[in-house]
Amino acid sequence: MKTSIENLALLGGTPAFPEYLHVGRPNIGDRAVLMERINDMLDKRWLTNNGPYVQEFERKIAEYVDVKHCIAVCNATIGLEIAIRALDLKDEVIIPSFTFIATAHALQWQEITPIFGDINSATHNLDPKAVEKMISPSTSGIIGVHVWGRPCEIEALKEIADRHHLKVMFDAAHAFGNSHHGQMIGNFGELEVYSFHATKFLNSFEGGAIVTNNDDLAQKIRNMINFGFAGYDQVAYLGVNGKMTEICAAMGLTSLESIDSIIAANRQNYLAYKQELSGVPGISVAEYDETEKCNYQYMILEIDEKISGINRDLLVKILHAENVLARRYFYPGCHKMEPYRSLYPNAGLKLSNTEKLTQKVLSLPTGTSINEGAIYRICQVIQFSILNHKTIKEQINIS
Ligand code: T4K
Repeated sequence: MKTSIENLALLGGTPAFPEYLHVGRPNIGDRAVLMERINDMLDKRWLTNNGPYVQEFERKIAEYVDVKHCIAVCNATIGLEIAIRALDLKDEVIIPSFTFIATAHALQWQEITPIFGDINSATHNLDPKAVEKMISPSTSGIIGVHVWGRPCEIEALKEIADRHHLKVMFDAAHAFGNSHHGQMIGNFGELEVYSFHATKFLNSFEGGAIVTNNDDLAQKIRNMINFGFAGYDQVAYLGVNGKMTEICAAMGLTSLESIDSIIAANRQNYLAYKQELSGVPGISVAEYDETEKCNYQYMILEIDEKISGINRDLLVKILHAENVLARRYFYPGCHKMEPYRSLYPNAGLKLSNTEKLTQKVLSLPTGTSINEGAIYRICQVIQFSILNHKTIKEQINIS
């Protein structure tokens, strides 16, 4: 419990937690079941290349989100690259800068120019009005990102895309298990791409999936993830190796069996953080729509320095000293990272909401590895730091 300034670890006190509390700590399903699957996989000597666990995983993911086709891939970044190529996107594609760098890299890697559109400060997602302003004769598509799993303005993006004859797809890396107007994410745009990376609430160690209701597209993607093979000795497209392995599918299936308890833990954490932080000056919690299905996998705060008296970066320093490894997702924004910073040095001029948000956002630990007691102590450090911000700043010599 932090009761005096000297207790803060940043000022020489003992850290609130003896061991690091990480953002993105993996949720582990039933170990015994996972081990059984791994042993079975070894007994069968079928380790990859569309094996039985991958097929079962794809079937169960498709059932869960009620989509026609699911193609499991080795990670969402490769999934995005394959999806972009399968849709024949080229020249320029509009994306948010407020996303994980993989969204931009998946385009640039294929020499397609990511055009960064600004976000809506309230939703943290692409602002359709900003998207419209970025459309040029070279634009071929829009990739919306459901940041924190909160759905993009899907209908508005589609309306713009239809009017300009563009294709829309979604980076749904955060949004597995979430719904939009009652329909599961995974059913929108030409296709959507999930991530099942270890840090995602449902994980397959590394992994992802492309989901679509378009039969032809699904077949094309299925061939593309396997070097373009359309049958023995028959290559139909330029392809790559994007296959998910059996051990990843075994982990994915095991995680899927625990999905309800993982979501319940995330929701309980979200409600506990919200309660403990309500009324703390300058702190707001990014809200989830309780009328929709939601995985609650990111615990996001915005810090308004004018009210809190403390900026996000100082709060991060204080938390890190207490062994709470809060993260500044998605600081500083893709447009300020290489190669985009050098290629498009003026991109920030049209990204004022993005630039402001990247200074304010903080991601806190959640998931099954954390409990309410820890959440209470993390919130207590935040509250204590804000109430005592003047003294803390004096002690570390910042005004
Ligand atoms: N699109 C979006 C919108 C995304 O957010 C992502 C990935 C992608 C596309 C691409 O998906 P994948 O190709 O990865 O399937 C992490 C994840 O690596 C990344 O998957 C995720 N987004 C991103 C938001 O977070 P980093 O650079 O923050 O990773 P790192 O190594 O710093 O780890 C994050 C935290 O997780 C740390 O606190 C440590 C903890 N951790 C991590 C691993 C792997 C553990 O406690 N155990 C673990 O096994 O990117």
